[in-house]
Amino acid sequence: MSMVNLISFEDLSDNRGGLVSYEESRNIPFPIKRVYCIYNVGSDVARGSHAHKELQQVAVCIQGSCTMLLDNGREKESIVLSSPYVGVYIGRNVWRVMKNFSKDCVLVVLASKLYDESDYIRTYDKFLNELKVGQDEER
Ligand code: T46
Repeated sequence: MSMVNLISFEDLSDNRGGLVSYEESRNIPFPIKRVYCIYNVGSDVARGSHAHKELQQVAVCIQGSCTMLLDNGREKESIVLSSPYVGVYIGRNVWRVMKNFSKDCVLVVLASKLYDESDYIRTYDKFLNELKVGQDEER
């Protein structure tokens, strides 16, 4: 089974133009506390390279495209985001890297928590370590 959890959003467009809605409880699986946008990223730039302890997010490319690489410490998978009607859910303890941004890419991210630097795990070794601690605690 794929570790990539995609969410489809209904196309509400009509002859007046495009419309898509992201709504807590209806199609976003957590209370939305924050929305941020990533845009004007160079095609040779990689962003991300971190995981979160608690934060859950849904990322949607509302214009253009980019690649999202997800890594849960056991498997890695990448997905090309290129539609406002398909988002990727990113849960806790998942390492993510975003790259291959098209010139016109606008990546919208819906987040379950306010910005909190202490929730970030910014080194890969620490990420693997935290996963191991979590697994040991579950045993
Ligand atoms: C994530 C991926 C998908 C804030 O002050 N508030 C915010 O809401 C955000 C997102 C960032 N910042 C500050 C923190 C840094 O000083 O903006 C600066 C750049 O953030 P960062 O290097 O973390 O950006 P990305 O693109 O590497 O990662 C972002 C999110 O931070 C992260 O949570 O999952 O997008």
